[in-house]
Amino acid sequence: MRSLAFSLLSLATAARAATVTYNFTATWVWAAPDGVGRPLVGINGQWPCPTIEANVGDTVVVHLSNELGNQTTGLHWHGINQVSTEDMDGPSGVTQCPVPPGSFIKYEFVVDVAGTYWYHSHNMGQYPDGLRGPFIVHDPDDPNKSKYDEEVILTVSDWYRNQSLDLVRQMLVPANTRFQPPIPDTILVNEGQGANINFVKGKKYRIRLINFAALAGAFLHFDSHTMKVIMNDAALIKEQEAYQLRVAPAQRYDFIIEAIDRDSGNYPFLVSLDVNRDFQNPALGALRFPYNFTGYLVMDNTQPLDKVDVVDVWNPVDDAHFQAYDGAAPYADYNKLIKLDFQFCFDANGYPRACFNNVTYIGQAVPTLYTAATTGDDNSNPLIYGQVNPFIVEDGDVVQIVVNNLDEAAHPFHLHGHHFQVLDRPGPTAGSWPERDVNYASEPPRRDTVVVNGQSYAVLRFKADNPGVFLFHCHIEWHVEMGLTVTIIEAPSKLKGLVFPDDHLDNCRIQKIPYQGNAAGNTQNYTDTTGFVTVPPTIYNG
Ligand SMILES: *[C@@H]1O[C@H](CO)[C@@H](O)[C@H](O)[C@H]1NC(C)=O
Ligand SMILES: *[C@@H]1O[C@H](CO)[C@@H](O)[C@H](O)[C@H]1NC(C)=O
Ligand SMILES: *[C@@H]1O[C@H](CO)[C@@H](O)[C@H](O)[C@H]1NC(C)=O
Ligand SMILES: *[C@@H]1O[C@H](CO)[C@@H](O)[C@H](O)[C@H]1NC(C)=O
Ligand SMILES: *[C@@H]1O[C@H](CO)[C@@H](O)[C@H](O)[C@H]1NC(C)=O
Ligand SMILES: *[C@@H]1O[C@H](CO)[C@@H](O)[C@H](O)[C@H]1NC(C)=O
Ligand SMILES: *[C@@H]1O[C@H](CO)[C@@H](O)[C@H](O)[C@H]1NC(C)=O
Ligand SMILES: [Cu+2]
Repeated sequence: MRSLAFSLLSLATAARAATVTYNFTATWVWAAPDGVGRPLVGINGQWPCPTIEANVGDTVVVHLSNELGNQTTGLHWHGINQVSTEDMDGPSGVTQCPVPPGSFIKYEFVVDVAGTYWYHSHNMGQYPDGLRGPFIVHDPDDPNKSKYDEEVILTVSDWYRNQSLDLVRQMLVPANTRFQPPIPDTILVNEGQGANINFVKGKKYRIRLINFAALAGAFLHFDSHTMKVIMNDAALIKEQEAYQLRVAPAQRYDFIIEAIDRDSGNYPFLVSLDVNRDFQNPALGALRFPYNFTGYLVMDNTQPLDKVDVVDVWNPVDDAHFQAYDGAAPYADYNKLIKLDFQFCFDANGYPRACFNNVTYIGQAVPTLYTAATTGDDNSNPLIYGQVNPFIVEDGDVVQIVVNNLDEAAHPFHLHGHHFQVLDRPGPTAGSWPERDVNYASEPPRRDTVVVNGQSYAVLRFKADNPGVFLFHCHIEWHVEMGLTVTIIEAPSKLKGLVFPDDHLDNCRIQKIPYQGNAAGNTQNYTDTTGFVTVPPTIYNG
């Protein structure tokens, strides 16, 4: 009976699966999301960028043309694990060459898990210039469907009036000895500064909350309404009530709120940008919430929108204590430990950088996936990839990543290609991992981005069942540009000889970027490191 039910189910799913195609042309557009005009990267002449929507099981095709004229581009599908389509993940220098002006690239992949995602440029610090949008994968058989009537997307972000390239160039100078990132100019909600939600008394709403920020986390609170959280980062959790949420850059929460039916008042909600180094650590001084936004749940638009939502102390729910909906235990018997000590550092020219284990990520000539595919058995030798902080994991390994955050600030770390389990994530100043596997969550939440508190650590696990080359990095965009990235070379034995689409390789050919051999494009002697980039360029060009 059981197997019959399963095969009927998969037949039904297969019958529904469709191909959803989007044609995107990236151009500069002029817009004023906070009232101050500036050039932004938009799509098809519009900004905000469109929402991608599909049903689970569908194939999504995006034709991306670069008409920016003066910058390369590319897109990453944040949270989509790219099972069997590792070459569609999108980061430049990792799974593809950047798309030069006048060229295009086709992305094609199956959306295998329903939930709330987003897409963004993963090229030269470009998404804070606007190239980002929501990506929703619907599930017609959503187990929570009876719990809500309507869906609403709510995006939050910090916002800069200067262009990213200028901000990064100003940050990466020897005088920046305190590793200061650019500080935002304001806050955006739904890419603007008006985001009221029309509510009907008694109805239930599923809110899909996404943080698009380059730097700041955001707090959220609704007056008189509690949030019932059902998903984190597109992974189902056991329903969890929350009065306040903190959503870090790149994270998502799906939650349900019910419009109260005792009256038809308009209820405010507060979004507060968090530029604290670590809001939980009082030793770091006064809490800083420089930009607030008040929106309304509008039940009666003849009534005034004048109430304010006052929050005295931000004390958000602890997402490390969420529980996976299926109650799955931690993967047992990990056989690969990747221990990463993060601290800021300086390069040989005295430029501020960010380091894992005292090594900063430096992009190489050949995209790392292309090296893995074209170097035969040598592809399991980390030496051939250059200073991209390569870690080899074999097919089927159970991998434990430990991040020791030696910095005082909290940082959100993101893994491509997997939803990891969060086994432990203590509060600030807990110090480094005690090197013992104790006190772990018994039903750990799975997600793709986790906040690691200041002077503290996190323990994450995943199973290496998705061959590819996947980044693990801080999702503060400015820290990516400082080199806070490692590269996981997953199942190299299955990457040997992979063939890539011509339109992807054409983008390398046009720019004379090598796409075979070791990090420097040596196709004769893979262990010859001549030509590897060992010091970051002093002039930042993305
Ligand atoms: C996308 O563009 C191609 C050719 O440029 C065209 O054939 C196709 O109909 C377009 N698809 C959509 C969904 O606009
Ligand atoms: C690229 O073009 C945009 C739009 O014209 C302009 O605002 C920006 O300064 C240019 N960037 C560079 C690096 O030339
Ligand atoms: C940001 O823009 C302002 C106004 O145009 C300019 O004065 C300032 O130098 C810019 N900052 C950077 C880092 O380019
Ligand atoms: C923003 O809201 C928070 C919480 O209510 C408050 O502590 C902070 O002072 C506010 N910031 C500003 C600039 O009003
Ligand atoms: C949503 O569905 C999951 C999986 O069936 C379940 O564990 C969770 O409790 C549901 N949440 C709500 C609010 O019903
Ligand atoms: C990193 O460098 C610091 C200071 O130079 C040193 O104390 C530490 O042992 C180094 N860590 C590793 C993992 O090499
Ligand atoms: C490959 O390069 C390495 C490093 O330069 C060198 O030691 C080795 O002899 C070379 N192998 C061959 C076959 O030339
Ligand atoms: Cu960071």
